[in-house]
Amino acid sequence: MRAELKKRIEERTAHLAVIGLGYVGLPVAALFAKHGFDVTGVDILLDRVNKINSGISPIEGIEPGLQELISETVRGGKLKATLDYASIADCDVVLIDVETPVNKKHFPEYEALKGALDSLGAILKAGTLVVVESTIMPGTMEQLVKPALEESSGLRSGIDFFLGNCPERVMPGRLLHNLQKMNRVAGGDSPETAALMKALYAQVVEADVDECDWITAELVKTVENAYRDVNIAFANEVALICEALKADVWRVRELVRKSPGREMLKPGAGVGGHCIPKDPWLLAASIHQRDFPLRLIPAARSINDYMPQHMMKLLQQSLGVLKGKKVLILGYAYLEDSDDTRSSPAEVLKTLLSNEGAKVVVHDPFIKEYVGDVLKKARGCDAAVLVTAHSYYKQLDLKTLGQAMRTSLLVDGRGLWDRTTVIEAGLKLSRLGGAISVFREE
Ligand code: SAJ
Repeated sequence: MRAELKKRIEERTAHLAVIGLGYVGLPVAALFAKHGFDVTGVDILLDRVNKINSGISPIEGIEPGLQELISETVRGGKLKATLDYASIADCDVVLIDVETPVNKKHFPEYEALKGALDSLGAILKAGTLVVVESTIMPGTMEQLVKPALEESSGLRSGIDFFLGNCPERVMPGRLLHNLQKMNRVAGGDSPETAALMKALYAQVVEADVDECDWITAELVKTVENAYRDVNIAFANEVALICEALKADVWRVRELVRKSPGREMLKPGAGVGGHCIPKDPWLLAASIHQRDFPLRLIPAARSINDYMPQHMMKLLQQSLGVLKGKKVLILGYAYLEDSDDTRSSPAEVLKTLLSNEGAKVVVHDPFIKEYVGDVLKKARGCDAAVLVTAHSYYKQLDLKTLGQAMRTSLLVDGRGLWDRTTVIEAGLKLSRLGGAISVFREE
């Protein structure tokens, strides 16, 4: 059965289904459609289905090439969207791209995944390749996906249908680029299924597709993001050390990076997004209740989660009591030059400041709710706090900004500005990682 399916994949006559048409599933569906496959996307949101079937991308933000690709493939009849699982009953390949959030106790919530597996199982036909692309806790394929699909379909995994995990590696703003250019890991229920997955992804991926088993694929994705989170936490902890020692973390980092193999990341006002704050917890959850208490990964998460609070501390160091003060937050998106606000550190800081009785104004050139004239927003403020290093802020006239404010304190949470520029503009600077300085000597 695999050989016949492999042939249809290579001839691109296999009928593909993608379950979940969000920022991962939709670009995947459009990309396979672009390469000649008939692709049917399934989603639970009627509005999203209707938009896609009218050739409109429902994905917010600047995604180069995506809107054109969707209209082209929908118009060409290669891509269509539906609410109805019956429409994918004849599919040969099914990709699952539904959300896999973690709850407040840092455990995965699989309602969307379970729903997809139950609905898919009800119409699953023998010989189908099913691939979970969502990021999942290591062990989920074995403990949840396989039994759920066998139960709902009455078929046997690895015998009647083939099952794999190929974690997505997307990034907002580079969805199509990453899908085509980034290496992928194809974890199969057997080496033969991993090879079949490789044949599938080779149709659209211009990078390596590395074959392995389920647990390896699940670990690679969660480990690569936990790795990044721990390294960001290290940079943040060094920043706190530098503040205590009146050093400048940005100069320290610059010189540390001159030493081979020391690619120290950047300290910052917080760690947001859809991947980095979540995936370390998926990794940690995989060995919960074992006799091996994780220390580094949870500690890194708590350091990174603390950073918005540290920005408030920097404000308090300069302004004293914040009650009644007016503070301008510069940047609400979680990432520079992006409009993605998932797990935004600015939201955490906004809440902390409001709880202290401060009046908070937010500016962000990419977020509809917070666009507007930054100088108008600065009027009467006692401080401006940079939380997101949008390039728009780099070209801001700091002198004019300072003149608009009641007291011109600039708290730089991303090391965006150099000290001299700020002082020469007549502002007081408090920079994450040290080098707090005073007004220019009169
Ligand atoms: N951040 C820092 N310091 C750094 C780097 C990032 O504070 O040195 C903060 C950012 O401000 C942001 C958060 O961390 O709030 C996440 O930033 P990110 O650059 O990791 O961007 P993400 O969240 O889009 O990460 C994704 C991840 N890709 C996938 O999960 C497929 C990550 O593994 C990639 O390294 C990253 O994109 C990328 O750079 O491509």
